[in-house]
Amino acid sequence: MSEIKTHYRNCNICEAMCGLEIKYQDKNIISIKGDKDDPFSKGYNCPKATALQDFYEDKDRLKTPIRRTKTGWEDISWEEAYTEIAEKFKTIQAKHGKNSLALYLGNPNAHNLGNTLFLKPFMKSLGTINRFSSASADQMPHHVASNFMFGAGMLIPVPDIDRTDFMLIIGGNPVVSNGSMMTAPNVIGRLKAIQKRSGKVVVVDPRRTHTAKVADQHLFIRPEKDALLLLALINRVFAKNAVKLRHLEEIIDDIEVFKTISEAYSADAVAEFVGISAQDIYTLADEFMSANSAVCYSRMGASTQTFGGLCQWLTNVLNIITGNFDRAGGAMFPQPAFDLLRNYKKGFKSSFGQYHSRVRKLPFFNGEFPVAALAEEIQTAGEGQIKSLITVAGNPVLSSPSGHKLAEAFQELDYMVCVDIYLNETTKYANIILPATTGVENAHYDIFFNSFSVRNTVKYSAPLFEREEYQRNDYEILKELTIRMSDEEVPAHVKSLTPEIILDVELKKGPYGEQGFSLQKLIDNPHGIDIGPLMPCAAERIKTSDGKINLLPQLYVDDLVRLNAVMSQPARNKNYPFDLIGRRLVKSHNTWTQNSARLVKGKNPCTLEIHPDDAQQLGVSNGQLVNVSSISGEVLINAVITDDVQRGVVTMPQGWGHNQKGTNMSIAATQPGVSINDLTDVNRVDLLTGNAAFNGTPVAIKVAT
Ligand SMILES: Nc1nc2c(c(=O)[nH]1)N[C@H]1C(S)=C(S)[C@@H](COP(=O)(O)OP(=O)(O)OC[C@H]3O[C@@H](n4cnc5c(=O)[nH]c(N)nc54)[C@H](O)[C@@H]3O)O[C@H]1N2
Ligand SMILES: Nc1nc2c(c(=O)[nH]1)N[C@H]1C(S)=C(S)[C@@H](COP(=O)(O)OP(=O)(O)OC[C@H]3O[C@@H](n4cnc5c(=O)[nH]c(N)nc54)[C@H](O)[C@@H]3O)O[C@H]1N2
Ligand code: SF4
Ligand SMILES: [Mo]
Repeated sequence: MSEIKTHYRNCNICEAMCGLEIKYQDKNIISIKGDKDDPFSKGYNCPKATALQDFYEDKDRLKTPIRRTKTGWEDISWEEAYTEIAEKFKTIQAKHGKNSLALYLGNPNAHNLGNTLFLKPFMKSLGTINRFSSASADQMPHHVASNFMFGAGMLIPVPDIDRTDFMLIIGGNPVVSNGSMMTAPNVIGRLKAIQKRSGKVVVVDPRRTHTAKVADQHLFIRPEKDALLLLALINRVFAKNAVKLRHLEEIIDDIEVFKTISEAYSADAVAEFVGISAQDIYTLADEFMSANSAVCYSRMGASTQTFGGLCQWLTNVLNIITGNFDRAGGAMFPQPAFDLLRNYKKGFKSSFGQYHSRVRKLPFFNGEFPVAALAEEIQTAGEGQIKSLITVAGNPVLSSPSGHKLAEAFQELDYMVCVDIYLNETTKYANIILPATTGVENAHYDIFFNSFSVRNTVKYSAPLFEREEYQRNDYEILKELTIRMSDEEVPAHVKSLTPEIILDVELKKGPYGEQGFSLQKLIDNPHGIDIGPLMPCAAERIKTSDGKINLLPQLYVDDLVRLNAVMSQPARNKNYPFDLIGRRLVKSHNTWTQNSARLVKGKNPCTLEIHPDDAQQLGVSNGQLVNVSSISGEVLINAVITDDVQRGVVTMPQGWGHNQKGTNMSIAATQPGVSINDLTDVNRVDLLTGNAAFNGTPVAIKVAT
């Protein structure tokens, strides 16, 4: 046995980028703990970090390519796999056109250095516009708002949580999720620090979440009414003549038009629909306006809903007009060391609406179509129909709206390939699965999450264990497929690129390059380097052609008509009288971490939360099996009666449903749960952005017989 060694790296499961200290001996992990010397996370980690060991050791994890045959899966060599894939895709494209091949990218791509860098040339080599990703089941409304207001979809304002005096959280549960579009390890500590410095935290959510319990105030809201609430807050700012633009005065027009727009949405006018009293709305607005600094942060609950676009626009507007934008304690732009916007000129043309999806005419943006359109694009015959598909690190059968129907669509494809680590609910439909390495076997640097971080920091993690000779990293797979799918010969220097080579160049050319930032500097500082708090930088970072913030993009103003209709609709759907919303669990990440025994042990967490009054009315007792149905499907699930949810609202976790035949996640199968996306409806989208509208799915509930 050799000596016990220590390795430092960032956890790459969620967005928080926690620094870890891993003790190991030979190729065995001995312990995983938070790294106290990481300047950003300072020793914090959540229970999922230790599961990195389980993913590494997982006997069910695929390590070499497999091919589906009539009698089952067979092992094949990498060469055989690549040759067949290129041949099949090219033949199908030659017959049905380039766009007959589709691509779906899942969430772990954003947490993987190699994928972030090698997907771009890969996508180009496929030559198809039919690209989809989990972003349109998640944060697309944030990007669309940034695109239209600040000129670049990746320019995301993040809450300066460490300096704010008042934090309004709408539709986010960062104490459990550890933050999203807000990289902030130890959110709970950072929220408590706001309270310690006599600040205030307010949560607006249809559920009394863990975050709501930590907050100073929780306001229950009716699902999908956040845009009305935000307009009422904005209305109050104008009514009180409290608009403050501070240093942004010269780069903001249209303020008076906004005043006129918001007039129709006083707290008194919207309270009934929002479910929060007019008085509470006034108080919230007044406290927000009078705080030394304040920030409104709205996330999944205000994004994956039918008005996700409006919510993210209005969140920005509220921060801007109260003088809380690009200023300490407000919403600020990070300045990452690896700057995705480095080569973007002011006024560059975005791809929003460059195309519309063939069947439902949903908008193309950021190089992709909304995932809600994927099934119909496969199943609707005609010019441009999707005939083959490659997924990379995604499980849309469990993660996308009406996922069970997407599974039916996959069976109609001529050919399907998955780059994944498991034989799961999606990959079981593939003809070939190409397994990548994962977690501790990969080098890591968070390109995306440094772009959404509450502090500017940098850290590079070398692989803890080099991959075995028979394995391949994601980026190696993507590179090889790029070479084989490209119409033109890929130049030798491109063939020899590694993530490290690109990272080094970007660090040197980036904003801190002159301060000596390079890959070597990061290697020399294995705990990471703190650059400092976010700095005002809007004037330099904004990419609109005139350098101004656009407060009033026309498509948002037009979308208010759709919102207004809500105020004349009946509150409840007659056949499906409950509003279903999702919830995240501390010990799971989306659909894929459930094959870790330590994360899924214990009581079945996949339950339906229902309010005591509703349960009583339906004759449902605690723990009882109930049937939940929607226009899209039905599931059987045990009820948990709790007044943590609002009357008329029910919640169930997202990411479950490992109860299918033909998969091989043996530990997940012991705690399968059911999939919320057998209930969500592919036809419920935010029409402005095309984002999936999971929240507020109308469902009916009855005792299972
Ligand atoms: N109803 C409802 N649906 C939701 C949500 C919700 O709140 N409610 N949340 C949405 C959100 S925010 C998201 S981000 C999406 C996620 O949607 P997806 O990204 O489609 O789902 P994941 O569970 O992240 O799937 C990850 C896949 O990648 C594989 N994988 C894991 N690590 C690696 C790796 O290193 N390399 C490769 N090649 N593969 C890997 C896993 O085996 C799994 O198949 O789900 C969305 N769906
Ligand atoms: N433990 C854990 N952490 C995770 C993940 C995980 O699966 N597990 N997933 C990661 C991913 S991919 C993401 S994108 C982030 C998401 O991070 P968050 O957005 O913080 O996570 P959610 O728990 O989805 O929070 C959404 C909140 O919105 C509420 N909500 C639902 N509908 C509405 C509505 O109409 N209005 C309002 N105001 N609220 C509503 C829900 O009750 C919920 O509390 O979490 C990440 N972190
Ligand atoms: S909070 Fe996220 S990054 Fe931090 S340890 Fe947990 S899963 Fe990893
Ligand atoms: Mo996500």
